[in-house]
Amino acid sequence: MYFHVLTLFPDMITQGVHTSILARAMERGLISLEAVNIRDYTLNKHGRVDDYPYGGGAGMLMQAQPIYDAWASIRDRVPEGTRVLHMTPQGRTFDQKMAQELAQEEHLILLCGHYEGIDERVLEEIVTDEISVGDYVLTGGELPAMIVIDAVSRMIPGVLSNTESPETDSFMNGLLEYPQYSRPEEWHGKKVPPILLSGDHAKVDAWRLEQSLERTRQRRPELYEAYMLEHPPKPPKRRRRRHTGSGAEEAREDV
Ligand code: 4GS
Repeated sequence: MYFHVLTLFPDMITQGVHTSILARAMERGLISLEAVNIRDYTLNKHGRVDDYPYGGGAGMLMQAQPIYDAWASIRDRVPEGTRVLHMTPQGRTFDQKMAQELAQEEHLILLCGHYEGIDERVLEEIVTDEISVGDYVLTGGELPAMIVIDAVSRMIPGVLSNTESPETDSFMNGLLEYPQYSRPEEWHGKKVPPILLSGDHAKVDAWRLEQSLERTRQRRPELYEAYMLEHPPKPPKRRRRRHTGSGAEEAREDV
């Protein structure tokens, strides 16, 4: 998968992604990252990429031209219709489902804003998706872009090893993760829940699901509601009735 990032701070992106699991994924050729410096595309002789907003108001705006030309420099090297994600608090809130969906793409272009914002006209021309990482204001879109790259990359087959499998992650099943324990068996007087030492995998699984459900109910009631709608508790088995009268009557009773 190819990530192309349009930014005024390319070093921030490349430094951030060149570590740990993502660095390994890049070495293996599973993901590839290109940070395009928007400033390289300004036609202004002083290298300016920002200007005052029409109508007044605080702060500066990123101008349309350098962003458009930076995007055009990528356009010819990616399939037509490649999605352009603008990182902005005005966007749809990023979640695990979006990460999985975006991991199906072969190329993604991420646009990072700075200052007070970006001239609306260039957004209208190139942006396909507006994405927010949460309801707070940052100084730039670089950290949000890195969040998207990280969450999408780990959904790509082979990026995580088997022991880092995403199947048991929080949210993969719509629930928060159960509590986990490693050695030693007792630490600061706290013992590992005995069921985890029992070797009974069915019991361990049942305990973990129960813990996940309880945590989700307490901490994220809206996720819990959604999960319960998707996984309605099985109704208690009704005793089989003896055959009386016509079959049609019997069938209707079961509706
Ligand atoms: C976010 C956010 C953000 C907004 C960029 C002010 C600079 C800044 N981007 N999710 N201008 N939250 N962007 O705060 O994505």
